[in-house]
Amino acid sequence: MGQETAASLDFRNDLLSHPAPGAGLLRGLLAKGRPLVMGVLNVTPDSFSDGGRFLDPAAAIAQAQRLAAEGADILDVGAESSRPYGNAVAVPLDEERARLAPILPAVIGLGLPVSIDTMKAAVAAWALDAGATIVNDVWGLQRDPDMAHVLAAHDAPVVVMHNRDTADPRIDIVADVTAFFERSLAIAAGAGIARERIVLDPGIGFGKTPEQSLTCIARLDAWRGFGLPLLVGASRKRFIHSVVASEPAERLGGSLAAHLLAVENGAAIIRVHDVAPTVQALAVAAAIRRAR
Ligand code: HH2
Repeated sequence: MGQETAASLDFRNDLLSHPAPGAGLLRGLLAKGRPLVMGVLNVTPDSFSDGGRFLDPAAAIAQAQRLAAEGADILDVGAESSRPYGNAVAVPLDEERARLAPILPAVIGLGLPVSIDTMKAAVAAWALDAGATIVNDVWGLQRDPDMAHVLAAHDAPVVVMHNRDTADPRIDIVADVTAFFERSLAIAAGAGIARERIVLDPGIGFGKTPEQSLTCIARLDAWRGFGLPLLVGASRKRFIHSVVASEPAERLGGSLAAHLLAVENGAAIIRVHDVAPTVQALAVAAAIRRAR
């Protein structure tokens, strides 16, 4: 875990020579045969746990280097806080691109697949043209009507995340997420996006009560039937505070527990801020499993 093998380096070199490898990229990553770690880089002033820390381009590039050195398999770069906990400040297109432009080439140059965390089709298209290879859409193709077409045109893999404008404690969250995924998959099919390019994510903390976020991790296997890789992003999220009162920076223990159980329940990719401790936790969990 986290250690480079000749095979994985060859694989990354191969990725570099194929900037838009579509389904092959995802298949190649998943073929590593272990859960993948997606490291989070927020180039934002207002992200819920690290807003402002990496807005400066030099700090952002240094953080990307750190995430890569710590063993991230994918770098997820976002320049607009998706604000799982409200107070959304919409970032204009030009501003989002202006935050990304000084850092994206250097981040892509690290040689890991780069995913662009954006709700805007225009930002996704621009980042894919610049060499990003995956799009992470926290509205699962259901917010920007051009997103599915951009993905189809670029042959890029996409993370389809469940979201809701507001949480409703009365709903069956598993059924709601399932219906959302079905809508997203229909949109994807209509645009000509191959199913093998899609990753599903229940969107921990997005339009959910803390209890519903816990349910989504506990019941992750409910979505295995789609036959698609599942991603979970529980890192530092507020549902951890609902179990043990804590500030975002104090939620590493809860994040590790959530991600280990998510992997146990079928997650193929986990999205984290703290790559090194996560890589270590996954490696130890895998060693214990092998010792059975
Ligand atoms: N969570 C956040 C942002 N993007 N993307 C996916 N696919 N899944 C997630 O769970 C997810 C996501 C929120 O975390 P962060 O990026 O740290 O915060 P912010 O959106 O405030 O920048």
